[in-house]
Amino acid sequence: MLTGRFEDIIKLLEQAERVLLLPHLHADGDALGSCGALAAFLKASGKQVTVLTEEPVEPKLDFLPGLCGVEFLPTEGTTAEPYDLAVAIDSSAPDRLGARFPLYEAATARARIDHHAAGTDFSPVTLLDNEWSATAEGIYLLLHRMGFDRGVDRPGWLTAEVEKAVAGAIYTGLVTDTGCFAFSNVTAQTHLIASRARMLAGNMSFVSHRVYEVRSRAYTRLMRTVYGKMYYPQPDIAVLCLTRAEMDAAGATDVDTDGISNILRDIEGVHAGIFVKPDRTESGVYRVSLRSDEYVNVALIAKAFGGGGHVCAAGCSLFAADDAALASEVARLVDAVRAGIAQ
Ligand SMILES: [Mn+2]
Repeated sequence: MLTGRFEDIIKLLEQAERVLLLPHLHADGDALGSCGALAAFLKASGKQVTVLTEEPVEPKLDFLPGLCGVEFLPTEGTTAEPYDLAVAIDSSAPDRLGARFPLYEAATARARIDHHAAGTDFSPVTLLDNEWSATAEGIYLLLHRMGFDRGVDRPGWLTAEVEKAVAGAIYTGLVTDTGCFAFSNVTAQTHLIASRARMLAGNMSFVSHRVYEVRSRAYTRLMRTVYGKMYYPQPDIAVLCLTRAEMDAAGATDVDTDGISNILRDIEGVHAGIFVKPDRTESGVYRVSLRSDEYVNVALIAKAFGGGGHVCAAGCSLFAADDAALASEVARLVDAVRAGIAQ
């Protein structure tokens, strides 16, 4: 369901001269693609646009700046002069903006464009639809209203080259958030927009290759441990707990553990995967990633453990002083998942 009105965001974008776009921290292809598309369009229309990220762009997305002709600048969260307008992109809560939240708050006007159903209403102007497969889907609908992909009716300043750049960034967002158009969030509208983007952008097969197929050496080394160590506390539940030492031995960082929880869930006969890894900095804190099929709502389980998320993909934290305490916390989580599957 759509929350907010396109007209309100368009008015803010038209009034602003200096625009700041903020993707969520650990920005993925949807957050960055949405920012890139909006930035390329606004820049062509004569605005000054800055995209500030929390961290440097991860290697698998390093093609995006070239694709859309937009720089993504990592920031420490300081600026000399407030922006006319700051837009939070694909961000469901203030903490998703990390150290850049003060920059967002300092802007004269603020908006948010998103597709997360559960979130905090932190912006005076919001454009959100939880039926968009990706925020990039909403960006297409927004820009279409502003003259994008209108054929001969497009504004004079909007060249075919800019349209190609915008379309490529939108396509990247769609590919990222839909698992290459495989997830249940894909609608007929998603395919229509992807088709339009593909028409304007040309061959985009390298995007799914870079985002989904290419794996880091560290990830590949880590897989030896993953497959060797995962276990089934119940026939339909798969669990993996990684230690910091195991991650270090593979040279793996948090980015390299992406997708591991899906590996667990995707095993034949498994209804839920539980992936536990130590927090990057805090000792005694463990990050849990839960994945499930349609048999169990892991959002409810994560919530009971102080976390949250979607029905089939959720997360929470566990707190344990030593290995024995962690084992009993994981057993408690397995019991909760077991009870969830039984329902
Ligand atoms: Mn998204």
